[in-house]
Amino acid sequence: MAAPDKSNLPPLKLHVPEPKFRPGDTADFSGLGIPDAGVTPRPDESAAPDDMRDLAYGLVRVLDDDYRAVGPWDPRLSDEQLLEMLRTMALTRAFDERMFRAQRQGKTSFYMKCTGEEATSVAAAFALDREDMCFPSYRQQGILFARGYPMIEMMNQIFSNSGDKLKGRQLPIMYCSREDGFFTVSGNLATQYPQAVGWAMASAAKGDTRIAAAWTGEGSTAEGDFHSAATFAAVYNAPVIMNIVNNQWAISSFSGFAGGERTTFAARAVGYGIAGLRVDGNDALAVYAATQWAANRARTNNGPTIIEYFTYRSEAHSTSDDPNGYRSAQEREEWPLGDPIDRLKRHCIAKGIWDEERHAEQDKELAESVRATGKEAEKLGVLGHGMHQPFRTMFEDVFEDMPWHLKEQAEMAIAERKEKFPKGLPRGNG
Ligand SMILES: Cc1ncc(C[n+]2csc(CCOP(=O)(O)OP(=O)(O)O)c2C)c(N)n1
Repeated sequence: MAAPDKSNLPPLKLHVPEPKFRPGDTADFSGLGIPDAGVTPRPDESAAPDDMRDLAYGLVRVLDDDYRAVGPWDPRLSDEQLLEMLRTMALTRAFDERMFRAQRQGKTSFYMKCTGEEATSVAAAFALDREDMCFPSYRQQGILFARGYPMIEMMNQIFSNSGDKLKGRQLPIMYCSREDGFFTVSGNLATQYPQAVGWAMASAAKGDTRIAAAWTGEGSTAEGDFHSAATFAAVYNAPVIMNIVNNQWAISSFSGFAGGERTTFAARAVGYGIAGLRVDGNDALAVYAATQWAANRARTNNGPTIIEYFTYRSEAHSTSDDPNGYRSAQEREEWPLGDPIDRLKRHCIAKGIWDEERHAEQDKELAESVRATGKEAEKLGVLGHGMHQPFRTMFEDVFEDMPWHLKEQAEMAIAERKEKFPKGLPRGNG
């Protein structure tokens, strides 16, 4: 048979995504199509995923342009809850500011801020039960503040000093706290997703009432782990909340490289038959309400939820990159959903329970308490000052009985160091 004539077809070609704005460009987000606050319906927590597909393409918003809480998703929090959430978000920002400066001063090797994304961890943590298990990425330090984890422990780890309970074996910001339901942060993107689903399945298998919640960036949803986790969650109706923090950028790659030009990240849920919500991630009340909805759903055996938090990474990815090299500096100013702390503050002011003076005073007080704790932590050492964990600890704590090859390696390494420092080892190098 003769081959069909294809001479009239154009040559095949690929589409390579390109961000809308590069350095020097005017950023214009008017095409985003942001729905008004209050207009998105709130389905019953037991709604079938098929009956609520629109929510994966919309945007749940509670705070309107006058900073009033409107519509069916208003979680109706008490004044105390609102002010506590505001304070916790402000504390997270104050901590980030100080630790960022500490990195610039050479006191730590690395730091990652969550500026502009505080609501996606703090408000979510407020809506979960204290016993629920969190599987965060590296940008959810807000959960630890919401759960009262001691700030000094975080600093000791950041400074890799002698008080670091992880003994310098983790990256500075990859915390873990079993007591606070905060699973060890992994540097390998998206591994926390299958772990969260597995944990949730185990909780159900044991007949427990605790649920799991996981966070990942939108870039990481391109990893296979995200998709196998979603399959298991859907198949077994696992009691889990799968948060996607869409902050628009994965280091220097814009969201289009993870599929963001084609559809929303919440729409990933539709293909799996999972409930999907797309939420204004800079609206703390919307974040709270969405988490509460998904938590109630999971806790009553109505299944998992994928929540996309639409937000913006206001600052660099980490202390290792400079966004001026790859995106328009105007993006931050033009971001149409504002800043989560500023919006919650204005809501509290509009309600008559807060004012600018008290807010400024609180910011000062928080900065001062972070500074004071920082000074305490620095007494135990900072990077490069020798007051770190003894050298030999790198060989310990993996095996109950150290195997011969590690013993041999440790002895060799210690002997080498003794040769290098014949007058005695520098402080801290045991
Ligand atoms: C499996 C894996 N691939 C690549 C990296 C390198 N890496 C670290 S952070 C990052 C970007 C992740 O972006 P996103 O998931 O959107 O989260 P965000 O940093 O924006 O919060 C990359 C590619 C990694 N740590 N692990």
